[in-house]
Amino acid sequence: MADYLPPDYLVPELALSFRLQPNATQVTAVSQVTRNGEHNRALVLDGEQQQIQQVLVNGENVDYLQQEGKLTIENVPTAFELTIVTEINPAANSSLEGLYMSDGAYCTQCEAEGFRRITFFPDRPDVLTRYQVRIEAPKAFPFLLSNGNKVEEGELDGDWHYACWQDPFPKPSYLFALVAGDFDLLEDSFTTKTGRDVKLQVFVDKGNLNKSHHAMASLKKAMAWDESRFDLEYDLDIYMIVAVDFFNMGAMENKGLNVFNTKYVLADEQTATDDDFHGIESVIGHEYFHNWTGNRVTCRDWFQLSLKEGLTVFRDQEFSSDVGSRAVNRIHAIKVIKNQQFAEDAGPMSHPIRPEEVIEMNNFYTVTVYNKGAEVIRMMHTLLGEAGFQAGMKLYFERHDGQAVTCDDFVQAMQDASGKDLSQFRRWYNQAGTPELTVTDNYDADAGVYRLQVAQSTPQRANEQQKLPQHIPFSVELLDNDGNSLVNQLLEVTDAEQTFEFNLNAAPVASLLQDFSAPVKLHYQYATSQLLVLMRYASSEVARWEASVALFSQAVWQNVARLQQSQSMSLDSSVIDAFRAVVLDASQDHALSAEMLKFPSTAALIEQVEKVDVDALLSARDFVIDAIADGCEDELLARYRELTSLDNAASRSFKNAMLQLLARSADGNEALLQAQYDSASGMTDALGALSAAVAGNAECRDELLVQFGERWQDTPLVMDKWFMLQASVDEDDVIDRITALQQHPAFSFNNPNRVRSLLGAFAALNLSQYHRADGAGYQFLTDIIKKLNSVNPQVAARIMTPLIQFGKFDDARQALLKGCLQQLLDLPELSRDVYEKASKALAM
Ligand code: B3K
Ligand code: ZN
Repeated sequence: MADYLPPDYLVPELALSFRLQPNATQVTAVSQVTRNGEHNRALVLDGEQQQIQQVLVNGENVDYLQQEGKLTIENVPTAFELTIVTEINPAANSSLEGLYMSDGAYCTQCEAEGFRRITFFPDRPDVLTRYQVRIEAPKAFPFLLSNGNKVEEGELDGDWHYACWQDPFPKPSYLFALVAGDFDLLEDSFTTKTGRDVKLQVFVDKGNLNKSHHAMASLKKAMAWDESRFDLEYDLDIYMIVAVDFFNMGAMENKGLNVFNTKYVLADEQTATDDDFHGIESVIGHEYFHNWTGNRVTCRDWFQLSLKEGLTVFRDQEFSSDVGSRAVNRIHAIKVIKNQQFAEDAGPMSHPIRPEEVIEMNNFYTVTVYNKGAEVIRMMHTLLGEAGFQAGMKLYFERHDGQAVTCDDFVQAMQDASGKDLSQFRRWYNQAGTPELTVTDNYDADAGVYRLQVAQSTPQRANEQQKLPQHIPFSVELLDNDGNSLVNQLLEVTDAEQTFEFNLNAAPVASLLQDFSAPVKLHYQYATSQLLVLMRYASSEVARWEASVALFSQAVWQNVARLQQSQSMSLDSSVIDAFRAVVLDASQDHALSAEMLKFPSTAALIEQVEKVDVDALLSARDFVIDAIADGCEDELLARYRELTSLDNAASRSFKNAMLQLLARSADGNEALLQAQYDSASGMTDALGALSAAVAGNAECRDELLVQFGERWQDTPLVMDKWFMLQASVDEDDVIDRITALQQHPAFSFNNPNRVRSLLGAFAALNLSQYHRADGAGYQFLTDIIKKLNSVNPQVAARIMTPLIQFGKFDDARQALLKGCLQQLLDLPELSRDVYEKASKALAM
């Protein structure tokens, strides 16, 4: 980042034309190039994986040098027309970056640096260009799409046709998109607040039209929400979404032409769960919100990625919270930070939300940049309040609409509009690692004063600059022992050590860091009795959930300690009583009760400690869940039966959380599992039964898996759920099962969704088999990465995360993991993506 220099040349206009053929697509790029500033440096363009056919400056052939992904032309005029004709091979492009083929359709993915696989260009986000695109293709591809508005179309010889598109908004190359294919099309329209009609189109694979309605409804909701909450209106006359089956991530916000993974578009009740419906609404919203936060105002360079991603995740979280349950959405966001981001920040890929150096940019689309980035935006929102924050947004757009800017520009707009000093706050952008907040308290009965002593520090690594105290919004509620709220206040922690005083008549119970008011680790010794008060009475629903997580976690760690001292495990009846109360609570939102009964995953528990004995942890967690399930079985059964008649997502979630427990109780409740599976009217309940059978190792498990696999063999997105369940079966032969399933007709090594479901899920979800002491789990994942390294490096690097986060495990496991990483480093033709992660891990 320190090496950033403005571009030497700008390209205000680009005319791109494509003659689409699977193995030999011809791309002609005609750029109007202007020199940026006074200099006589050469024109240097980015470009990879293309055959050059012609390079002309103002229509004349010129000498050029092509090496290591760059094309250099010396002695160019100050303003000129540059014509470059190249040939590319979309059919051979299994990395799914640049122009590639998905199930017979052409599509593109350019962010971050894929445009350079389409043509030679200054492929960096601070070069903003007006695009004109012409697409020629056989008529077997009836839809020829690109960004902006269609301005012309017509027939060509030999059963070919063409279409021309013009995007009036200058944009960086990463927002370019092209799609050509045959689709079913759902159309609708939206009238903006100023009365403009926008045509909305959702393109899906043939036969899937009936699964596209929820996506369309979500888009309209998102458009209306951005107007009402952020006063932001859409700016083109058309908004297109195309769903493709082969896609490296969730979706892409290309101007006017979003390309989506089918997983975030297609849904009906038979094939999609309530969570899938929610995920679609949130990703459709996310990509739509990028139109302002990302597209209209974009990033100066890729180090600023969080400028658009952190902010847009914050916006999509607010959207979901305004149209759904705020508490449940907050809980989901907190889980991502605690279970995944804390792990990333404690491991070899730790980086600030604005990284300062990268090897492969695609490796930085991380939970840190996205989700911690969103927490940083949320903290500003908390400090400034909604009005101050919205004033900041308004100023940000007034100043920077149409520009490529930095995270500093954003914070400056927030500061200037609100008058709040954010100078210390900016440290959140350049300090990696999770700050730790250690809180102690005491009550001075004589003075009637309660004191909270807060100390903060951020882990310091050898090669890092000194970590300074952060500006931390610290939201606190103080309750009396009967659960009455005495104080509810936002404190601002800015020093390494700080004390806050409250005048109270008695020692209170403290709910600290309410709603996770900052992405920090909180250390405070809660007594069980205090957690029981908070779980019942904290004003914040999120705080009640946090208390339930802490209560459960304490019980697990106590039993880990017992195991390590060869004592027998046990569970205090007050813990069982507390969860029984959750089961019986008739007034609480069912979705919140469900969250309280889902219990922290093994991965979440691992994040709570510095070093972990995996075997003891797995046993202790199982023990505690089984004890709660057994202890509450009668109540669980009764509540489960009551809820079966309720037809809403929150109740289904509660019911299915209870079914998971029922499947683990001593009785096993096989008949109940079977009955729910057989009578399920939609995917949520069918999958609820099946996953309870898998998690509880029920006798009916394998039979149900067979039935489910046969029923859905032709529906890829449902088969992904099946692959995922197969990969999480806790049996010693699971690696053989997964190996055999790679031959299943529904599996494809080239399809990222399939790879993530069957192979990624194993390491991420099946912790007992992945961490097998003999190392077979690690070696299995390593062999997969070796193969994926050449097929799709982005996906390879993404699913290798469990291999590099080894710091908490015992020496034997660490040695096995390091051996695996060394095997990867020894690969011939190692991709930059895998190299960066493996080498950083081994250097830890
Ligand atoms: N901006 C894209 C992600 C691109 C990832 C490139 N490896 C989707 C999103 O965040 O909206
Ligand atoms: Zn995004």
